[in-house]
Amino acid sequence: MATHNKLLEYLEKNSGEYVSGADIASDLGVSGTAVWKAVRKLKALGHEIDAVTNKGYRLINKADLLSAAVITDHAGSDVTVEVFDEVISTNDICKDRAADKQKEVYIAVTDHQTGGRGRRGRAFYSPAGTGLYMSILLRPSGMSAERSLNFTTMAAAAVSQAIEEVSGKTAGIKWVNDIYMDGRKVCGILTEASFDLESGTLDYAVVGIGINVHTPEGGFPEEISKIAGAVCSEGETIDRNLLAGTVIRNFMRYYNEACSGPAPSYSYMDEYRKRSIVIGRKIQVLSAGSEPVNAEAIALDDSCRLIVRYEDGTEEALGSGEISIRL
Ligand code: BT5
Repeated sequence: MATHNKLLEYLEKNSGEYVSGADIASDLGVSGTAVWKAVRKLKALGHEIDAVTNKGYRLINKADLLSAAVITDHAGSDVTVEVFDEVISTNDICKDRAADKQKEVYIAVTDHQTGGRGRRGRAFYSPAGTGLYMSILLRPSGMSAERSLNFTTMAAAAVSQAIEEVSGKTAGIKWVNDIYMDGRKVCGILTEASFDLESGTLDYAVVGIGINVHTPEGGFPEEISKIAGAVCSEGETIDRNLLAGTVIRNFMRYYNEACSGPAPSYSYMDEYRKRSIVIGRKIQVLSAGSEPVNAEAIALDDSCRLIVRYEDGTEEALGSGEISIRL
């Protein structure tokens, strides 16, 4: 971790107290000049640090900035994280990396997307300063296409767990790819993949995750104002770096499990089921080009397919697609 990030953590731990430059240097094992340079760097990044002669340094206000080093530290996995101020879509960044034959797990994180997208060409609103938008590029060797279909639901379990760990609140999953809190969508997930048709295996997958951390000033745009919500209520705050790192840590645990051995146990399914907000509910199954069909959501099988029962009594296991909950 870079010295300025170490210093930021150190000052946070001593919140409210002044710490002398000499104590910081000795505790962090760096020179006095390195401490001074790190303070200058933190201030340039927008953190408010008070410096008083003969007393030392004190963190007054920590800027909510995304940092690749801090995210990697929290993630605790062997992954490459890159942070961008603004991109069109983090899924596109990962697809470019895939074309460059990036081998290891690569994660693009940004504060702002100008062309964030959802499924079926829909837009995902991704304004600056209030959300967390990230994509994970995966290139497991020889993974069957079928097994890779679980990445979206794995991410839903990983994100909802991470939100709960970091915010202390409850998050629910609306099959298949949405996270809800207090009846509002706070996160959407979009997985895009490329398959090798000859071998029937996955070439690469990009798992894109968009989380509304705060409500933007002035609220969400009219067209999603009744749907969208945020993890934090007004006046609350959480550390976006910690949230990103925790999402990655949880996801990588499930991913590594799915990559190892022929018959994964998919332990994430317990977490997914526990948070499902659709089981036992009356729903409508939505298919492009046809009328919505009334059904009841019965269960989730071990491949995370939604078992639905239609009004005529017939049952179907849905592997993907969309549903709406009937109120
Ligand atoms: C999704 O699609 O919800 C998947 C969203 C994935 C976004 C991530 S961000 C990082 C990565 N880069 C990308 O470009 N995308 C991924 P879907 O289930 O199709 O839902 C889209 C619908 O959600 C829209 O039609 C709106 O109704 C609603 N919506 C749009 N923006 C939203 C927001 N910020 N919060 C909540 N709902 C939103």
